Amino acid sequence: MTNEQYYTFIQPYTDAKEILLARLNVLEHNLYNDSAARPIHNIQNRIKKKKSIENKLIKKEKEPTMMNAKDYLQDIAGVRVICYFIEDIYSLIEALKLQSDLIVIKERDYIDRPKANGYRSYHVIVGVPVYCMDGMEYFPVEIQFRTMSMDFWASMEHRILYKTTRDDKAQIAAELKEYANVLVKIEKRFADYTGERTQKDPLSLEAAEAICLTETDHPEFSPDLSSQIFLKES
Ligand code: 0O2
Repeated sequence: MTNEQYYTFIQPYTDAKEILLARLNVLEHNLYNDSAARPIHNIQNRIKKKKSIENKLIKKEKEPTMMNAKDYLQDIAGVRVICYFIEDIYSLIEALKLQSDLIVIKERDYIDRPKANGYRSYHVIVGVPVYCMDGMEYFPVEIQFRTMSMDFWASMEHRILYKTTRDDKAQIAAELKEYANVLVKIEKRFADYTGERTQKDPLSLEAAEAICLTETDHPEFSPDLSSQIFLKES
């Protein structure tokens, strides 16, 4: 794939991503009546770089060609939506699905069912209609919906562990999984403060702390992490 071919190839994916960003911005303003309750903290977006496209195709044992990129990759355009609360994520997804010109290609709810390593996020690949002179075509955009704490954990795990090889990987993975559990509890507590509900029967802080302490395998980290974080923020 030459540079020129790459830039031509990604153009409609860029267009699809921009259309989706505009839709998300509109929802951000209109999802709730209360303007103080805006659901989105921030949005990141990217188009996969040429080298990453080629590497991903090679990993999938495909020739690194544009045709294969189109056929086998659905994350060339990516949008990450960072929300305040889990409820905001589900409301946004529901609202997006009501937009009848978008098609849902694939959906993975790693919030309801986190990955074994503790990763949480809601992934949905939508087909966005892009119109040009000779007609319309759907282009996929991968959206990852996360809360701030999910994004914090995933970004750090991506940097420290995801796709890395290191001798202490098992040890670090166990620690990160534990931190993921702590973040779930902190997130639920924050939701309680504002009356948001991430589950029907949220834990009390005392109960959450007790669980954090009994679940930990790493006593050097255990002393009351959740209250340390609360103190920093106050
Ligand atoms: P990168 O480096 O972020 O681009 P796919 O791998 O997309 O062909 P799959 O397995 O259905 O297909 O994808 P999934 O599970 O929906 O994951 C897609 C993306 O989510 C990943 O892209 C990561 O960005 C993120 N992700 C998934 N699992 C994890 C995880 O355990 N930790 C972290 N930090 N991120 C994760 P890529 O292309 O794998 O990686």
